[in-house]
Amino acid sequence: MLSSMVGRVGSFKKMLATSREFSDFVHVPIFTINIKYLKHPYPMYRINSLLTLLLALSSASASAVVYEQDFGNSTGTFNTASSNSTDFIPSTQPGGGEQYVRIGSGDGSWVLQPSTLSSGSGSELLATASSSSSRNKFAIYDFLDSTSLYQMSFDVEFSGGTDGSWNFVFGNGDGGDNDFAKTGSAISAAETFANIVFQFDAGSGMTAFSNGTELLSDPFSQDIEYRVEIYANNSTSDATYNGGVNTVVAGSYDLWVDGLLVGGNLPKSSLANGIAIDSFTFWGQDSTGNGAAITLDNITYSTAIPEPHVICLPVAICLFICFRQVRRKPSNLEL
Ligand SMILES: [Ca+2]
Ligand SMILES: [Ca+2]
Repeated sequence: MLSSMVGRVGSFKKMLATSREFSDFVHVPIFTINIKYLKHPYPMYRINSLLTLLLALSSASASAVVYEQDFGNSTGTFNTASSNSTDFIPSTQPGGGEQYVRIGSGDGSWVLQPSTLSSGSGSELLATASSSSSRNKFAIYDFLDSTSLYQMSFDVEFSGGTDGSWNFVFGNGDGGDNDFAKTGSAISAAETFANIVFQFDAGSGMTAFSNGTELLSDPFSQDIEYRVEIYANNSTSDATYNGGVNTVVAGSYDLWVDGLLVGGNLPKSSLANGIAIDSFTFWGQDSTGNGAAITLDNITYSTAIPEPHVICLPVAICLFICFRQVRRKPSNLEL
C-alpha cells in the first residue's frame, strides 16, 4: 500500500509539473514532499478526494492569466521572402495576443513540424535566421490583462550557426507605433524591457547578452535543449516569487535556465516604470547561409508573476494531513 501511495504522490507531483500553471516552479524546494511521513496506509478514495480538494483550491487561488503557445499539431512551412503571415502560427487562448511571422529579404524559413525536443509534444516551431540584417521575426503582442509583473518560459534549442544571432525581446509596443507589430522592425529601447541576444560563435559555442551586457554565466551552447524562465518586474516595488524564496527587484528581471538562476536582477532597458509587459518577439539575422537555427516549444507567458500561495496552500495542507496521520493509529484514519 505504501508503494501505491508513493506512486500517487509521484503522480500528483507529475501532474503539477505538467500543468502550465505550475510547471515553472518545479525547481522549487516546496514541491519536495518528504514521503517518509507517509508511513501509514491511507484509503485511496480519500487520497483521490484530497487531490480533488487540492486542485480545486489551486484553481480558485489562481490570479495570473497564463497563456500558452505550444504550436498545436499543424505542420507547414512559411518561407516567402519579404512577406509576413498572421495565421501561420496557431492561435492561443482568447486574449492571448496577436501573432505573426515574417521572412525578410535574406531568406530562411519558419517551419511547424512534429516535436523533436525531449520535452515537446505535438508540433514545434523551427526557424532559420536571415542571411542579412533583414530580420526573420516571430511576435506575439498585445495580450490582455497584462501588468508590470511578467513571467514567461519556453523550451529552446539553438543549432547550425557559426555567426549571426537570435534575439528575444519582451516589453510593450506603443499603440499605433508598435514595433512588435511592425514586420521586420527591431524594438525601440522605449518599448523594450529586455533584449536577450543569443550570438552564434564558431564551433558550437554561443555568447548571450542582456541589454548589451554579456551574461558571464555563459548559460547557452548549441545543440542543447534548455528550459528558459523569466521573472520580470517593471513595477516600482520589489517582488517575490517561489514562496518568497526569490526576490526580483524593481526594474529588473531574473533569468533561469534549467532551474538555475543564471542572471539575477538583470537591469531592464528603457520601458517606462509601471508599464505593463504585453508583448514578446524572437528574430534572427546575419547568419551565413541561413545556418543559425532556433527551435521553440511550450511557450507560456503570464500576466503577472503567479502568486506563491497558489502552490504553498495545497502543499501545506497536504503536509499537515500527513503529519497528522503519523500521530494517529491507522484504524483511526479520518480526513
Ligand atoms: Ca508543441
Ligand atoms: Ca502593447
